[in-house]
Amino acid sequence: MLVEEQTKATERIKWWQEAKFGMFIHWGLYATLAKGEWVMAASKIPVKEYEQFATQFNPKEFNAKEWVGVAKRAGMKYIVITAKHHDGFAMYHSKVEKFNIVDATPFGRDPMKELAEECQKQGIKLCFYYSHVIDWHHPHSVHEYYNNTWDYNLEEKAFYNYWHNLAKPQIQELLTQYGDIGLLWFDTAGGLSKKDSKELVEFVRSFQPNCLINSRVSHWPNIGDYQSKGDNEIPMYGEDSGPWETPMTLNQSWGYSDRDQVWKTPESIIRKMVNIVSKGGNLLLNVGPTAEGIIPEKSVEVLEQAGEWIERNGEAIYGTNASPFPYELEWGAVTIKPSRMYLHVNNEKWSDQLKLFGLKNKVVKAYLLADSEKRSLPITQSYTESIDHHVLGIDLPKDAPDQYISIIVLELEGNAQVDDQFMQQVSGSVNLDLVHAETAVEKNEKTAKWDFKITQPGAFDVVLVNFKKINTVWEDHYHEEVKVHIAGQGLKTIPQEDQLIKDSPACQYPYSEVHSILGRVHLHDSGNNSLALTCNKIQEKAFGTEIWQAEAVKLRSIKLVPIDKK
Ligand code: H79
Repeated sequence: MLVEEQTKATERIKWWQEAKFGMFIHWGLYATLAKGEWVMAASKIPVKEYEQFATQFNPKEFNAKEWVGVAKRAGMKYIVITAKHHDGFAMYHSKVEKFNIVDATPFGRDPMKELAEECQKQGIKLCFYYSHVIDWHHPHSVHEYYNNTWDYNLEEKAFYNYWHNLAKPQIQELLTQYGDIGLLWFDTAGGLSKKDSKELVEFVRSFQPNCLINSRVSHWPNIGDYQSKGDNEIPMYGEDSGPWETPMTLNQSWGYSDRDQVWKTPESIIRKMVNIVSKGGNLLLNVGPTAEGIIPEKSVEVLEQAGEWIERNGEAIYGTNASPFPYELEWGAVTIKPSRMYLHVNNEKWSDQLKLFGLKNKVVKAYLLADSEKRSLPITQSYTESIDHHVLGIDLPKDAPDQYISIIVLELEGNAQVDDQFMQQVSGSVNLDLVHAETAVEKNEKTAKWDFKITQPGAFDVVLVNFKKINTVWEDHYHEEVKVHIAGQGLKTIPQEDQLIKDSPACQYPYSEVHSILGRVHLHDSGNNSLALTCNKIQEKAFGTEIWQAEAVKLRSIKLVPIDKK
């Protein structure tokens, strides 16, 4: 990219990177069936029959002011709503296709127009989701996999008929009828050519140069402004250096489903958001309103409760930068601002003293974000030159001051500077993530290597951590020996499924975390160490795989767990 273009790109995404939290809204004709947004394809409903649902679609309860109010109370800064999903039904007044909410329903209002006005009033950015490749209503849309094969013959399709006569004109309408649009959220670009996706980006920019575009505009590589992670996927530290966003469901569906009552709690929303923000990402959290135009009560309840926490702790969320530590911390997460560090401590890890390794700055003052008087907490800072090791200790009051996660503010001398080596954590564990390894392939052997620092020597169990898709048979994936070399000691074993962690915060449905204990090693000295792992499951550097396309078993990391502290 040219320097000038790069500067423009950095400028236009600034608001979004500061925003951190957005509302996704999946709302369409499918709401009338209350079985999610894929119902047309799942039940192979013929176009003529599906069109009939429009004659009964009358979301009289729709109230733009209320919806925008829910987003505001949740602490969300932008709204991305489905202007058209895969069913091809436009949720706005389209002049190029009658299959839209104004022309085809008794409702006759344009909810996008009402939302645009309300968002303007309440100071929140309106953004549109547009299914640019999949369209089950149009006879000529062509996707790599997901086509309407129950009405149309794939061989008779002429893609550019769809592309030039429907997709592009509708995108133009969305960019010209509703004022400034924060971003366009494209999805499922499978099969779209590089040339067509590039032209689409130019096309969007020609109407609104500042409108952001997500990465799903093209199949690969990312030619958008930011990386959309897989649905519900939270990446590991350092997987993505550029701007990124996790689209997430509040239950297990996007479009309204009357069967789905598996709701995330406010606590889990807060934790996931903090985790995402500490890794430099945004959270786009979904609601699926009903055919009457109501955001399900349970969604509103969870969002409002989460919003109360965010309102109290917004200083440590909005406009912050990612944690400078290249690994996850055991007690929570970190965000930073100039001369400031925020420690997001999970309440169950709250204790008399919190320890942080590797912060090089002098801490001028530490206090609780919840304390309006900003009273100083007692701190100690020490440095061990022989192993170049910084330790900060903060004495904490007996009770955690907030719900779920309580935040400590550190005022620093200068901007945060940390030791970016991997090191043993306060508990004595060492976590080595695959994304940070030096990997090599030689003579059909794949090897990953890490350097790290030991501060508390001793005996350790070596544990291999994998994410495993539900219903996957472990033995189908590990039948070769895995080798580990560390401090002159070697281990060689076929990993077993020793421990299955179903509700691991590190991964989401459809994955669970599996631990395999490979053996025991002894580390006698403090200081620098290295570990080499040989295993056929070692992957090239992370590549933006969508979660449903990823392999059944993913090797994520290797851990050293001190045996006396387990
Ligand atoms: O809009 C939401 C989904 O409808 C959309 N992306 C999010 C944001 C999406 N479109 N395609 N896909 C996701 C991937 C396809 C997933 C599938 Fe399935 C798995 C198709 C068939 C199996 C899930 C289960 C969807 C239908 C059945």
